[in-house]
Amino acid sequence: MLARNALRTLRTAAAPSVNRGIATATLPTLDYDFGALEPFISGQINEIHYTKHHQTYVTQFNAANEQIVEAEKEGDLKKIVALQNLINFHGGGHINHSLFWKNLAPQSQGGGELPSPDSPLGKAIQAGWGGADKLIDTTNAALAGVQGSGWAWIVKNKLTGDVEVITKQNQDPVLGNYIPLVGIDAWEHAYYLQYKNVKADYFKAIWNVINWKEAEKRFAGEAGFGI
Ligand code: MN3
Repeated sequence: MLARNALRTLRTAAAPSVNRGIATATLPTLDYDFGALEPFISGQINEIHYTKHHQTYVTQFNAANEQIVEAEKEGDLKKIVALQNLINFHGGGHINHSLFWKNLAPQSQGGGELPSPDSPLGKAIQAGWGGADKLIDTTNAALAGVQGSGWAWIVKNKLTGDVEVITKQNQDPVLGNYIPLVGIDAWEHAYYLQYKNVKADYFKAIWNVINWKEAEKRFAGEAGFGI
């Protein structure tokens, strides 16, 4: 069910090109150069993260999707079920990274500027957390608590309108009643070349290039990929 939802989200949100009836994921265009987030995230990390890691999720999602279409033609239910893990993992990876690139910005483009206290997101953060500092501290604690590979997300609870912090393992995407506002990649590939084993420094540094303007749009339901 999760995989089907993820697939539907991709189809809806990515406006994918259609090839023989198959939804095709594509690597999104970056709004900044690889080196534009330095010194907080190195150009080398961004380049490898985007051209290798994200590209692999795109390629493998498309490959698994083609195999599912073939398996459906063959009526091979076991194969269809077996392929769901690949769809989930690589489709989730594509959704998560597409959101991630957009929720980062160089400081010259507003990266690190906290939401205005008068904005709907700013008000929700104030009401729920007493300010952005507590929200950021809580997110960093959640990131530190991710065992193995995963993500922490600042989300909007659709039912209550509250701003919450959740974690996800591996590449499980944010679905259901949550709208992802800001996602932070806690996989080693996101920081190791620069921060080595001191991931707490990466978690601290990344707030300098968080694109809160994008988060405000997502909070208002006006933008975003896969939400
Ligand atoms: Mn990653």
